[in-house]
Amino acid sequence: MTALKNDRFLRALLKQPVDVTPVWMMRQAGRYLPEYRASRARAGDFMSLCMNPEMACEVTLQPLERYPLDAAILFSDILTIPDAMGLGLYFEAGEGPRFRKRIETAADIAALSVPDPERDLGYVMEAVRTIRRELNGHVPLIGFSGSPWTLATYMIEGGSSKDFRRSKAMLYDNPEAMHALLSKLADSVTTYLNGQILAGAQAVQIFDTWGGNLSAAAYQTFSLAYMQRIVKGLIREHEGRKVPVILFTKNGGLWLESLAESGADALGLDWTCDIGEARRRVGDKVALQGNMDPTVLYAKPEAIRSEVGRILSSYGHGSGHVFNLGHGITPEVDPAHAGAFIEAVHELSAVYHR
Ligand code: 1CP
Repeated sequence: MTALKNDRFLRALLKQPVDVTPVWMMRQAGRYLPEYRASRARAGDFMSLCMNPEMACEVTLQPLERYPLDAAILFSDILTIPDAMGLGLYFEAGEGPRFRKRIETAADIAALSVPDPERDLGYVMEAVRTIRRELNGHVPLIGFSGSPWTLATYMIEGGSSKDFRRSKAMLYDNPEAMHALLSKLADSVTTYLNGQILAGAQAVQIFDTWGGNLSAAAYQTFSLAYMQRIVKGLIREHEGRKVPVILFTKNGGLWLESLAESGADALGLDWTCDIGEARRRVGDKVALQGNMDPTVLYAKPEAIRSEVGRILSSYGHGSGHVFNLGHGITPEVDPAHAGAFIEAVHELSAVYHR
């Protein structure tokens, strides 16, 4: 395997010294880029793009051709696991994800089987191998999955939801069924991420997008416990290097102390907490990734720069910070503003690493 030319992302996740703060953007390949929209039009739709390893590779690399990003993230989706479990994922134009089948009963859950990465999700493994080959050591490649709780909400609701009505009802009416589903999903996520690591992913992130919607007690039992189980089951070293694990619970700022005990190397932060305070709360247990409000990118480059400066100064001196947005970049953002953001992180962070 080619040696990494730029490994500051992996180093920062392990709190090793870096020259400047590394940066990438959640959803960095996506609809704000005209070249992404062109590729998607050529593929026909979003799932065809994901299922074609050459095209998934092409869109993964698009943001890296524009910006000096410090990591690439596999172009795919968290909903590939439920799709491989037979739920029939599809995207209606202009709408969010939908499933043809919904999970309603304990019998539905018992009928689900854990997908085999190479057999049932081979297109993702092949995309990882293709991207690694094309990256040729330029920057590390991040693999990812949804958290069991986040995946469960889509499977039970049949798609996106505002109130998680069905999932919450199942959690409180039939906690045994919910645990059976989460347990199957934890096994699926573990084998899926290990498959990605063996195929070449150099760090992995678990997106717990809807964990912050749970009560404090339910979060521990129905989301964090399963992420902890996954972290324990992951391959932590590959190709002679540590494979860092990042947990991102959106709206999980109240629970950082317990997240820091999860065994993960780093925690993703949304923009609702102050990163300096978060650093004091987690101590030296984990690195932090985040946490600029993605809507700052609607403002002019000078304002973006000043917000980047504020976050860097709040984190303070030393390694252990991967700069990112607190959630995904939105389709309406001007690509030039994303460029100003990345440039500001590199320029303004050097003084914190001397
Ligand atoms: O082209 C399109 O119209 C599809 C838009 C799109 C894209 C670009 C979807 C549909 N998924 C993706 C790619 C994607 N999704 C990536 C890789 C690209 C990158 O980061 O550069 C990743 C990491 C995801 C992860 C993902 N998918 C999450 C977790 C992160 C988050 O944003 O919270 C979630 C919740 C999904 C589900 C999903 N897939 C797509 C959409 C629009 C959604 C969100 C639906 C909802 O809000 O419920």
